Amino acid sequence: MSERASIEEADEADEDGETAAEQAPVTTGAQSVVRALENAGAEYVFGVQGGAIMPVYDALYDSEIDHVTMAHEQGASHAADAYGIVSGEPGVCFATSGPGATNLVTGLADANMDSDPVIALTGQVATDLVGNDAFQETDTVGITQPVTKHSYFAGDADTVGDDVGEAFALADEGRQGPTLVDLPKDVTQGETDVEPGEPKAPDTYRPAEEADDANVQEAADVLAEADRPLILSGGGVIKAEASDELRDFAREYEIPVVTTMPGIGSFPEDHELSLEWAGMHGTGYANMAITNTDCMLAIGTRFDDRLTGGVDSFAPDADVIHVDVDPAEISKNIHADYPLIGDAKAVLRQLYDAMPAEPDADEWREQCQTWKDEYPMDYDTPDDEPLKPQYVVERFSELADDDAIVTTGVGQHQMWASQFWTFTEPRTWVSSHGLGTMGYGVPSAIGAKMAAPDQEVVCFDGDGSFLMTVQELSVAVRENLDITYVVLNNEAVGMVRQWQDGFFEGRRMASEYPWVPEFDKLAEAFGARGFRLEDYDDVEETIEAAREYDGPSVVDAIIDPEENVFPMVPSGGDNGLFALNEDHLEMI
Ligand SMILES: Cc1ncc(C[n+]2csc(CCOP(=O)(O)OP(=O)(O)O)c2C)c(N)n1
Repeated sequence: MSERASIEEADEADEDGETAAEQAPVTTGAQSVVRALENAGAEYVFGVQGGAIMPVYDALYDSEIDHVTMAHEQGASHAADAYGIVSGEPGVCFATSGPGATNLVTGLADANMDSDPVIALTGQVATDLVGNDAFQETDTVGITQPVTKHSYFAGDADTVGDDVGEAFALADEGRQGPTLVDLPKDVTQGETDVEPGEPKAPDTYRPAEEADDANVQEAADVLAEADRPLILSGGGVIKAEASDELRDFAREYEIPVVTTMPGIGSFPEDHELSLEWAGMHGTGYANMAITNTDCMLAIGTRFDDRLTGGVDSFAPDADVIHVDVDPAEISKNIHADYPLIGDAKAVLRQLYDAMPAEPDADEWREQCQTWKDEYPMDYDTPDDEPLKPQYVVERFSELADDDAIVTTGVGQHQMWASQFWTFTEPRTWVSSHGLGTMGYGVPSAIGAKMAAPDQEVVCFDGDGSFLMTVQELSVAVRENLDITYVVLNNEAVGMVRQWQDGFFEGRRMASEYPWVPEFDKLAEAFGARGFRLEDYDDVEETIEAAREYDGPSVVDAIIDPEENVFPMVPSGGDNGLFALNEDHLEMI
């Protein structure tokens, strides 16, 4: 499958089933780096070669770890990020110094915002050249420190392996996130016989497991007494592998569940207790429930402003129980009346045991159901108008495997994908939330497919987002990855066009893209299979043909360029006052 496969096949296993390469002692810093990755269980590295990182690549030549050459380092960082989301283990990316490292920065910032586990290894000029403006020198640690959990400068061949092991463990433990190790060339080329130890986070990093029992009891008592209890499940639930505990808890105590966008998949959207996801383009019923709850159990969420709207109107009547592994999140955006610091899985188990009774909430559940009936996720499909994107997503969701993974770019298509696909499993929704990175779609589908080769992978992209990282299609072709890309093509950066129409008096400046290529033909040029979709009658057939093709395919879906995303809570607005259409928007 990858470039390493042929080398692996050539490796001869000894009697213990271990390769000669695995047993060879470390002789250089670069070998120690690769050994540390092996010790950590890394399967894949996504990267791009270059002068300062060459010694590490040379050491990788002898390793069982598969390298996936990407077309651009940004693609490597997004592929590693998606690999981390889907597998739960840190995704690894490599880049050379200077432009290689700076090209990774967007992906690291993205991973940092969404707490995705990623480790980046970057080449650096030799230590005696640092500060001299040497060829391809840039201050990678300085640039990446604000957008990583930690950035390391490795200064010694004897300790570089342990630096990498520590960075790997730190990316994985507690609140996950990206780490980086900058590797000067003299360090990776330097001699050493020091074998790195097992990956280990710094002793000073001690994320809490269980929350304080007395605090848990107090929170459970409040929740059990609530008339209008609500669970808000964030991405932290998925990261902590706590989806089963969440499901058990919600079902046992019959509490309705709203998710955040990163929390999509933590609770099955087809369950009667599910209100799907809340926020700017969340469902009307989720936003009504948030606005009216009197006790919110919020787990693994940082209360991002796209979720809360204006903080004063967010859950105004609620006692807030906030479970988070990172104490820095407590009362950062929304005041926590009952903070519970700990791992979501452990704390949900504690809460389950501590609940004195099920809340008496029959009326509240009925009310939630009424909101579902009142504000359904609707759209029109008139035959005489161009194809509606919502229909394409909804039909695909019906045709796809239950555990299919969906990745996206950023824009309207991302919102339609999250609104009209029915997610039932964790780690099946892969998107760029906090940073909102256009271009995330094409490479993230590659990382997702590498992490879950047996699961169907679908990427919904916008024409603008697709063009930002389209070159990674060459990687999907080279690796023969069975991914279905659907470009919801409105010949515009549609989300911007929607905001111009709604908030800038329709002054469409630099948002219409009638110059985009024919994406089906572009796909064929890359060696992928291309399809063009324009009519309702062809939707099912085209989707099935693309799914059946064994390799990457691209469906250029020509959609209504005037279609907008609703419901919508205007930025900083009140979640209880959402617009269901353009006319509504003018009224609020
Ligand atoms: C890298 C980057 N640049 C700019 C933006 C600002 N932006 C947000 S959504 C959007 C439109 C995206 O257009 P497209 O990918 O075609 O998707 P659509 O909204 O049309 O579905 C833009 C330009 C961004 N999010 N990311």
